[in-house]
Amino acid sequence: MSQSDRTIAALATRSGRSALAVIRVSGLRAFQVIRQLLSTEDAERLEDRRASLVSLYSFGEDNRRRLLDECIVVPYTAPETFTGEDIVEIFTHGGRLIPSLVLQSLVRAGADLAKPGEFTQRAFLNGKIDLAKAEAIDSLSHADTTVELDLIHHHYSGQFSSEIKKIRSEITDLLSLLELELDFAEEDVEFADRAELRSRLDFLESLLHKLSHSYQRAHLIREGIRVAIIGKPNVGKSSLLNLLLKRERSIVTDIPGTTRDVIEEAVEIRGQKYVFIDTAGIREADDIVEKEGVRRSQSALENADVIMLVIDSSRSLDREDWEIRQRVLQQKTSTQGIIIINNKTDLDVQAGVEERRSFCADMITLELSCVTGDGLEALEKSLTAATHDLYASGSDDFMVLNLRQKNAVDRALSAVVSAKQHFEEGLSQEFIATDIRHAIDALSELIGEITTEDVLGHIFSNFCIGK
Ligand SMILES: Nc1nc2c(ncn2[C@@H]2O[C@H](COP(=O)(O)OP(=O)(O)O)[C@@H](O)[C@H]2O)c(=O)[nH]1
Ligand SMILES: [Mg+2]
Repeated sequence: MSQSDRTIAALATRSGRSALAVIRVSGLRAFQVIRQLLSTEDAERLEDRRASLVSLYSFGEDNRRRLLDECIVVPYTAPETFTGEDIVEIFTHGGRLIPSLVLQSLVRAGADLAKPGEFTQRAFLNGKIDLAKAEAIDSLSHADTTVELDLIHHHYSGQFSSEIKKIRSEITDLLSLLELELDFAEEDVEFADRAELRSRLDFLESLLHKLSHSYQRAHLIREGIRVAIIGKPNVGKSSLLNLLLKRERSIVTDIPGTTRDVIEEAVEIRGQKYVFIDTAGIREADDIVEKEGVRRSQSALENADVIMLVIDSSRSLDREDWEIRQRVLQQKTSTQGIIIINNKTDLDVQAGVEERRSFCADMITLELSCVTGDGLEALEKSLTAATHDLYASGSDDFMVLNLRQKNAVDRALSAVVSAKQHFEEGLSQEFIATDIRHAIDALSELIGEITTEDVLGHIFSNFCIGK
């Protein structure tokens, strides 16, 4: 049986307690299969693209028909459907039992359980959607923030693919000119103006470079901006985490060293995802648990996009504060942002104002009270500003969505760079034309017009079942 001869069925919603569950069936025998679970009258009442309330009975179970559910069934006749095949959607009551009994009966009636991503894969193979849209469909259910949603919709709507096609057609124009010259090689004519050829290659290079770079921004949007909360014990790091999360996540006590492990939590602030990391401290430690905590804090510090260095405004700074500051500054990479949090401003400010001033010199410093919440808004604003700095590589929304796309862009980019080099070295059009063909192929792969089984298998197997 070829792949598309299989009629597939799967639960499209999460299994477990819920009001409703949706089961999808797709393939040549979709209508035949659902009819086996219906009475003759209900089967006859089904209408294309119309919801019918029907009684669903078990099928193939010791000749006994058990009422499974009263539910809604909607048939969709091919080819104007998501997969391009006949589809049936069944809206049953939720929970674990009913959907799984319905699925069992569908299988007994001739359906096969769908593999992960198989519905979307069929939609792609039947030309209903391109690869960028297929990947966007998968990403939609993983989206955490509105900023991420905007990025995914740029791909879902086809805008991304059409912009890639525009770039590809520019490159194809170049290729046509070069091929024309090759056809007339003996006459030694030049159809393409050399200066223009060069400037077009330059333009393509910078465009593809920008696109490749956009991966970093997409990654920050999707995975979140990592913010490490650093400072000596008892300054209020865990209190700060709880304040940002708006719930009691970390244990807060006045006993120094309460937080021994690194705690990571994601939260959305103004549409952007942040991952806050409450650290245990980065001082020398003796006991084995504390040592491991310190090691993890150290790695959180190294991998952070933003570091929040917390100090206690009610006490004078001491050697440990300065040591931590020193360590942070020493290790800071050029892209890491630092924000100093002068915490506990609800308490009386002790001596050492001058010292604090030199401690904070040239660094963004914010006043905060984790007890009253004063200063939280300014802190959130400041994080948003730091985020914009991290996004500095580009401000438009023309971004790749994932690493596969970035790799395809990189292949196109290196082909264009190689074309430029060959052009500068004065090599014949043939070499340049070959490079340009590679660039075109890489862009076709990017939007899935050229694919291999391997690539497709890899993409769709990462989807969840029922998609
Ligand atoms: N008055 C006051 N106390 C705070 C503030 N932030 C934290 N604390 C207290 O300081 C102590 C240590 O806080 P904690 O968050 O556990 O500090 P950590 O060791 O840096 O994680 C606790 O008793 C908190 O209640 C604040 O803004 N004002
Ligand atoms: Mg703590």
